Amino acid sequence: MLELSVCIELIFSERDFLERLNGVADAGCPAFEFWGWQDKPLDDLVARMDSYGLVLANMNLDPLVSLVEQGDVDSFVVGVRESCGVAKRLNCQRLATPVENVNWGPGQPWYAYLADKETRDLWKRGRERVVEGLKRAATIAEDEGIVLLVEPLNTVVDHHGYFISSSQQAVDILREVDSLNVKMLFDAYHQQITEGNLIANLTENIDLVGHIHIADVPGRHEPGTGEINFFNLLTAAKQAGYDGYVGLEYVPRAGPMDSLVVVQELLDAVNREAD
Ligand SMILES: [Mn+2]
Repeated sequence: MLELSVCIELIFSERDFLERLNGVADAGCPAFEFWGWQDKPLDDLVARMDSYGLVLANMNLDPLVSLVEQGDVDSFVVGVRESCGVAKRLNCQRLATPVENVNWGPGQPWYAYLADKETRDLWKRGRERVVEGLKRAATIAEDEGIVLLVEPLNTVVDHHGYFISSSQQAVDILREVDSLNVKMLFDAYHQQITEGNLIANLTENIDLVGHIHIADVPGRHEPGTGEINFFNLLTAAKQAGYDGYVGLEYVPRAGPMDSLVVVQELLDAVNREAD
């Protein structure tokens, strides 16, 4: 059964951090997620999670360091080890691991960065370091029982210049890393902007998918506000074998509670259809 995980960086963001968990529980959602952990009140968070019976489905590597630049592989591995320790303390089984610092703001499609030989050579060396870093991180994740998530991000609207933006690029890297503990975070919002073809790209690589994020395009609001057919997409994912969390990483256009009612109805319909 697919289950919802509410990203409390974007939903209930008008509340104090710990109060956002009340919102998740009040909405009847079983899980939540957030980005970096270093600015979060971890002990209070554990107590609040326990009292509401909520699961932390996913969190981010923190701090972010660049695997793409020369020489930062060691820092990346140290960060993965420390973040895996925090994830275990929070009973969280997934760690989203950006492979470099994440810029904010619009830019160009991924292929624009490959226009000249110098950029292509930098790209090739960056890829080698990403694979090396993820292979080393994989041994930590395997020991700790954590799944690291590699997420392609769109470089057109939100994260200019980010190294991994297409699902095929992520799949190629993950096939080479070759660990059951390093998977893809398929964010339907990012991939609709970058490449479309969502159902094929998601279902053909479903064995590598460790987590899904959803938000509609354009605007990154809740499903139903834009161009993506989430019922068909999530039904296809479930029928292809995905049976995990669907992370809600959207900025609510309706009130947060109203948006969660709509999304819960969507997921109930998908679970009924796909069973
Ligand atoms: Mn995402």
